[in-house]
Amino acid sequence: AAAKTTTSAPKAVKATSTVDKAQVKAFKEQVEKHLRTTIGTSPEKASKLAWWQALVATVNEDIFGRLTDTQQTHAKNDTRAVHYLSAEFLMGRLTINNLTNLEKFDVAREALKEFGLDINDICEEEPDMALGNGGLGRLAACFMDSLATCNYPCVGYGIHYENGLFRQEIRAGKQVERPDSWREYGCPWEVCRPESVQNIPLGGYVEKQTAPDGSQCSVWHPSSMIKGVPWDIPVVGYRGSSVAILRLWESRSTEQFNWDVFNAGGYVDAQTEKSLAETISKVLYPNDSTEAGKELRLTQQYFFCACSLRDILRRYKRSHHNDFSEFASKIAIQLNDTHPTIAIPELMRLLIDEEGLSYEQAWDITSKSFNYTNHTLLPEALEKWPVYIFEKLLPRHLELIYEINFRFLNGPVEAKWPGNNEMKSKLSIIEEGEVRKVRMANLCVITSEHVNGVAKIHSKLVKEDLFPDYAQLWPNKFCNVTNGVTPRRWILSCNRGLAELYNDVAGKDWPLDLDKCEALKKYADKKEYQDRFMKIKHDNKVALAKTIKELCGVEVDPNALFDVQVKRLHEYKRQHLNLLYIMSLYKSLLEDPDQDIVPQVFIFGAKAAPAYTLAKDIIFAINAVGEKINNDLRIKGKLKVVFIPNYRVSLAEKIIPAADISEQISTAGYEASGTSNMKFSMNGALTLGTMDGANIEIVEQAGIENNFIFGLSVEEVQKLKPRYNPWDYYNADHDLKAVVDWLDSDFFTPGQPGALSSIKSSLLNNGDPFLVLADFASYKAAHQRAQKMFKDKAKWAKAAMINSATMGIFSSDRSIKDYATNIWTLKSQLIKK
Ligand code: GFP
Ligand code: GFP
Repeated sequence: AAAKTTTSAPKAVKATSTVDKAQVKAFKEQVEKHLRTTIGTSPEKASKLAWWQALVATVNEDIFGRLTDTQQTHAKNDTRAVHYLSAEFLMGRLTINNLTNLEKFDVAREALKEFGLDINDICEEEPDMALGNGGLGRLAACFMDSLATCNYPCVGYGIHYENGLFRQEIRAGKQVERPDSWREYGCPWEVCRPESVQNIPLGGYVEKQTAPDGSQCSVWHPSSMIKGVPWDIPVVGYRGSSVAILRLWESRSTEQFNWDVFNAGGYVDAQTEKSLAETISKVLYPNDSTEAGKELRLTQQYFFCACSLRDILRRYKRSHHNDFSEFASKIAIQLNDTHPTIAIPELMRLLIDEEGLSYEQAWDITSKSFNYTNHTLLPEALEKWPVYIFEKLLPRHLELIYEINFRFLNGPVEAKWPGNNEMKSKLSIIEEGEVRKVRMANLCVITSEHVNGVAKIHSKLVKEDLFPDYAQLWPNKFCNVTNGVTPRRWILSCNRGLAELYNDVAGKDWPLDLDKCEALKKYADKKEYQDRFMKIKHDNKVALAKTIKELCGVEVDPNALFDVQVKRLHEYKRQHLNLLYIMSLYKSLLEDPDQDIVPQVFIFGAKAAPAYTLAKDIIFAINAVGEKINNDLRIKGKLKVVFIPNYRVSLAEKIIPAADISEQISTAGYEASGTSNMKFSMNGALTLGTMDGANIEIVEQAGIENNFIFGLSVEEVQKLKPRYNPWDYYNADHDLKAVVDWLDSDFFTPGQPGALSSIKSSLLNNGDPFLVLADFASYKAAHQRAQKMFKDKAKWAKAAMINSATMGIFSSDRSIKDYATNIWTLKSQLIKK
């Protein structure tokens, strides 16, 4: 509905944007040229895929010039650069984002319209680049966008997985994993760089030799070599500022490849030498399934780190030759979690064995170059690799790890705690036991200049609970950088209605300075702005309802409250708490179908690690309960439950702008930060969540009264945990008991009694490790508060607007500037054309 415009305030009505006709014409000609000369077809015959490819070729014309300018500027200035090592980059689709960052989206849309094409429809042809599992990988992608936008010299390094995270299908309510072949027909964004191929040694043995001066040295005789082929993905900064490089390594065989190294693992039985080498970059490992393919996973980590370090050294030596004195002042290396830890002994090895530096010189450089970000406190995610695997694959690296450890224990540890062997075994990189293991996180902490957590509360726990003794040794090593997300993708590209509203109230620079969005706050009480804000939300809900109909076959009403939980499936994230609440709501509706409740749609999206049975059972339970509820005429459509299959970045872009409520319900102390919580708030959803991770900082900004906070705090969880008995809660709460018992019946799974029992059993017999039952009552009460507020349209609109307007600090530009200033000491560079 169009509202009246006042003279003092900017327009609350939708502005019609004008697009330059000449630009549209030129763009159209370029697309047609590429369709004919790059793709080899014609407008009459082209498939949607061909149109998309021609569109990408057109966009690339803009990108490569800027890439060269960026690289030349950085090379010329020769200032410090950051090298972001990450086993995961969850880039998603690039077309709309790149067009947006080049400020060409409107032009492209109009140009395609003249061919009778809808740009969104054409861009659906692009497969998601799903080279990651979840938050950690998506964070790396947001960081690349911010590094490019803020003009910091940088390179992202990772693995060119042939198959990204599996494609999830839901069959009879259950998750089925299918391979994700994201580049089956080629990826038009990437460029192969054969001139920068690396050869990486592996396996074999170490020989001790005596040098002419009598000193001992080690010579590694590897048993095989793997070829690393780099693929570059340009990352376009906003307004085309700079174009950064994401360099991903693909493994190939060299003639020397010795397949015995891998055969023992039994991953691939009778395959050729070639396919064995290629196995290394074949698949992304879904985390949590820790036992699977240990050897191969460590090989993957080593492979991409070794390739990346050689690439870094090559670039450094181009300007500094064999003088390594400036290495640490030019090179910062960020370890995104422990996956790239092996880069530490690899840099030591390269400097000592190949460049001829002394151990002391190499350590001085290494310990000034590396920094480590911790993303989780969960013990199963803190990597430990058996020593025997190192002996087999990386014998020289193991030797260096022992040396680092020896010097650490007999140096700083002995000095601080003389004669204290208990402390030594606690802090040692090596864990003794039946199977001796290398603790990768310890190696990171010992080596790195800075160790950071990803939200205030998490960083505090990293320092005080995870590494308290290291913190005593080096209190200043530990710091915090709260995560952030890029507003270019997570508002500007995915929520055009909201972006226009911000253009009107905050000017057009808000995507570069998200604090500017605070301008909306002063209109949060004004009806015309509330109406416009909620109309944008409604339009997004209509669009999502259409997607849900297509993907799930379920009809949902855009006027209902959209309550969303999308994230990896894990017990600590507590999708099953959400499920228990839905069951309780359904039960109460069956008891009183006429009660006056707000119609609600519960929306889920989640992948479960293939080996994580309980997580898969929870997916099945959500689908089974949904099936029953969605088809129960007695409740008159007041409640719907949908599980959208194959959750990924491109779906998140459709789901998040349409959410009313953002479910962030992890057990306090377990979610390091969360990043979807930020995206939801930016797009005007209210958080229903625990005081965990970045939720705490979100409500600090947006106000606790504008969100629905529930449950035990971190301190309360820590206090309760040792004496927690889920049966107490089960026995004391009739409603909770009824829904938990319901899981044991065949009500939701006709003919299959017990099909959902594993969930009940985890909650009672297995001790409910994530305190679901303890938080149930408080969770239910939070939902009741949310329902009540949703009935008051003005109050809700105001709260939603305040949430959206106050998320400035969660721009990943702020995170990257924090890293640049406090950790990397990097300077932003003006790119010369
Ligand atoms: C990289 C590639 C080169 C390419 C430039 C420009 O350079 O092949 O020409 O990027 O995009 F390797 P360096 O990694 O050598 O800096
Ligand atoms: C992990 C943590 C999250 C955190 C991200 C990014 O996510 O709390 O927000 O890393 O720091 F669990 P996942 O990769 O486990 O999804």
